[in-house]
Amino acid sequence: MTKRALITGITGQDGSYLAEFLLEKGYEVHGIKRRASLFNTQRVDHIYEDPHVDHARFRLHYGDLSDTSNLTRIMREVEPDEVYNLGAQSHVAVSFEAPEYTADVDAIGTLRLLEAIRFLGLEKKTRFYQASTSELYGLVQEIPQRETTPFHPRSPYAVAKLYSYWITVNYREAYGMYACNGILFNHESPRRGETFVTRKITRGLANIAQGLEPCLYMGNIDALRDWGHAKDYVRMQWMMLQQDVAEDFVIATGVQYSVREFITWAAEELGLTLEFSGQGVDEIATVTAIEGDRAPALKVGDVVMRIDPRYFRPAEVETLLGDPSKAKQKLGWTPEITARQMCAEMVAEDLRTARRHALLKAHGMDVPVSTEKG
Ligand code: NDP
Ligand code: GDR
Repeated sequence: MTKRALITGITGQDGSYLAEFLLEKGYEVHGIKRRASLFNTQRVDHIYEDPHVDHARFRLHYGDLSDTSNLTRIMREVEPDEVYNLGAQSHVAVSFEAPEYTADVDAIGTLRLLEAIRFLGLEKKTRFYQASTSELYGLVQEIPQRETTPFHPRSPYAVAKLYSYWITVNYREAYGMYACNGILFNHESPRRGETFVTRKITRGLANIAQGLEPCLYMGNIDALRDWGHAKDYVRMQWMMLQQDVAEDFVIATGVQYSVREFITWAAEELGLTLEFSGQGVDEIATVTAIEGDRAPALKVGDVVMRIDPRYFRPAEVETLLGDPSKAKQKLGWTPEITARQMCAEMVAEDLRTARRHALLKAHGMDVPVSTEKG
């Protein structure tokens, strides 16, 4: 029997990789996409199947995590074997600007899905994965963080995700549902949203190297993160739903780097050596050597990074480092792609785009400019 999966957040980074993964496994994949005034399916367009074709295994439904009746209707239509709740207002800084919306979607949205499963009597059939996060640890109580480390969320996003974590545990305990949390540490890829720090850096530096942007403006570059690759992490999301008993797992690499180190790597991928000087908001990064032809717009002495306090957060998560031992032991999982390899892949992809845009610009054509700086 073909298994049916329903993915919320299918148009996002993880949703797109997970959809590819499940299609390869032979699943019928249903996803919820939001109505938007511009196309928002770029990350899944390559796997789109014309619904008029017989046996199409990929289908998108309009919906929103803030809309109970819509979620219940989709759940009834699809009757999924597995639900992956990846949809969220997922930007931590934005959650300080839109805390109520973030709570509605990231916290109550999860409850709406769980209730839809229960209301339709699917609690013995449908397995549920909740996209929990290392942001739950926030002000860290233990290093490294594992499944038993106490939580101390530091943003409206993390507080909303805390509700979702516990309501998932609660529905497991109260109704015997197969429901589990993946507590995932930061994971990135060339498909990462442009306003998250890694992508902001790889895209920003590639644009600067090609003369499309003057300088990268950053927030707290001392922040430490445990970065993995999204492809490695979606594999785990699926594995968590294939066990005999539902359990929660930390997914991380167990290695941590600073944002400053990530900037250094991305610059190196462009043939640039940087020197950081100054303190606090006056810190800058200057080019001290250039190798190869990847940064034709730059010369030694150019400043490519400055600090802009606008990107500081009202409460910061300074350090995160995960202990994935349980996932390794029980699920046999180990990440295959290192943070450094991932950075190289992201820069290569962003450099390709920047070169294309630089060529258009050189021929007097318009290049897309985004006002989103994250
Ligand atoms: P993205 O921001 O790339 O994707 C979020 C998805 O949620 C998009 O498809 C977005 O739609 C959708 N979405 C947003 N608001 C709503 C809404 N109101 N109703 C329905 N869908 C909505 O996130 P990631 O793929 O990086 O992350 C996936 C999940 O994992 C998220 O829940 C995130 O919080 C969590 N997480 C992510 C980590 C990471 O490092 N990436 C780590 C730990 C947890 P649209 O495309 O239209 O914007
Ligand atoms: P995070 O990711 O908040 O950890 O949440 P993000 O990449 O936004 O920030 C990581 C760290 O970098 C610092 N930082 C900056 N961040 C951004 N976005 N822009 C900047 O200019 C900048 N300068 C420094 C941040 O302060 C932070 O310390 C991500 C999201 O995917 C969540 O949904 C997910 O739950 C967690 O990862 C795990």
